[in-house]
Amino acid sequence: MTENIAFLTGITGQDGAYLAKFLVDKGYAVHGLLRRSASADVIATRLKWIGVYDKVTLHDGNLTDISSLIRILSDVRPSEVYNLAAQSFVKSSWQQPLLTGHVTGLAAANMLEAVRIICPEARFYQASSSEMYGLIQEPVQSETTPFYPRSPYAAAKLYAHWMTVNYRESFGMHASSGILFNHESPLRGIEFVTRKITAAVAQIKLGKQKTLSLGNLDAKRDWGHARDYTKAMWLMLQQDVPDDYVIATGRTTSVREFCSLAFSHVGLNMDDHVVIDPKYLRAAEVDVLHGDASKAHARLGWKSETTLEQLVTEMVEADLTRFKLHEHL
Ligand code: NDP
Ligand code: GDR
Repeated sequence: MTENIAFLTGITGQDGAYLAKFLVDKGYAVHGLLRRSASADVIATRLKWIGVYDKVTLHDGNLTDISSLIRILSDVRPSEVYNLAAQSFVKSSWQQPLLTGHVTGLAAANMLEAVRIICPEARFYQASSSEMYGLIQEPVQSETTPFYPRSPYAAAKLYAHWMTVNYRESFGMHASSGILFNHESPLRGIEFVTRKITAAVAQIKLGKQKTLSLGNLDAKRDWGHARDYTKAMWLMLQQDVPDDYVIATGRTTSVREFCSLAFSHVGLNMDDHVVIDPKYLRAAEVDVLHGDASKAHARLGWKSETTLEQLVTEMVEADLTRFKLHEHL
């Protein structure tokens, strides 16, 4: 039997950790791209947290350096490639528009080119985003909804998305793009609003912090769990025919509501702690996202399995445990 070999860029991020765990549990040999950091002590913290650090092989390289990708693919010879690496924080993309364009946009073409040259038979997944809908053109967004990016991040993702479609159509590559709506977990980066809220709720509950500063509380997102969404990535690559899929829960919730749920979970009232700081507002906002994942339900048999209430509970509890132990992630 031939061994399933997966190569993940972005393996040290939230989705990389959940996908690596999922694939290791399925018996894959899992390889990942690791960019060099001066903070070697925090490298792969998420892979350690989820329990697969010693079960994956990490390779030194960078998505912006195609020579490193070519070298690694030549060594690893993967059957599946998941391109998850990106400058993924939307707000930073206004501060670093060119870097975001390079990493989140152009470097996806590096990965596609490296796969086309070294292992064109490998199946390819591109991490596309609901941010591409931006200034929404339809109240509920599906694969046929027109895109209208509202940030340098979204514009870069749109380029990567269309390059994936183009490589599928031009070279017959098994290249699929998952248009994933926001998905969160205890491994979410601390700067994203959900984790910022659950970390603050835990700190406030433990008496280590008094207030939480936020931006636009009226923004609405379709929030799911990263564990469910990374499974959808794998399902896309198991199909005979590559395609693009929206992955979403179908429920949209405001930042205010998310916040209220998190504070209520520990018996606190958000109105006693939340302050608005304009520095967290964006140059252009995506007011509301609400996904329709019917195609994924019908063709992949995929469904979001975690409710928002379960997600909030899991995240708050994980942060309470962490901060009681004085851990930082
Ligand atoms: P994270 O920000 O948690 O992870 C990003 C990953 O990219 C990290 O492993 C990071 O490495 C890596 N990376 C960044 N720049 C480079 C580079 N130049 N070379 C190599 N690696 C690099 O993102 P998520 O896990 O949340 O998201 C995964 C992907 O899915 C991203 O592309 C994101 O844009 C996209 N996405 C995410 C959604 C979400 O709600 N989470 C929704 C839709 C799309 P390091 O650890 O060294 O920083
Ligand atoms: P988003 O996630 O931009 O949707 O991108 P984020 O959690 O950063 O923002 C969600 C919404 O919350 C509002 N908001 C705040 N956001 C942050 N970060 N901090 C705050 O204090 C705050 N207050 C209010 C924002 O204005 C926004 O409307 C995420 C990333 O994972 C992308 O990589 C991914 O593509 C999309 O989700 C889908």
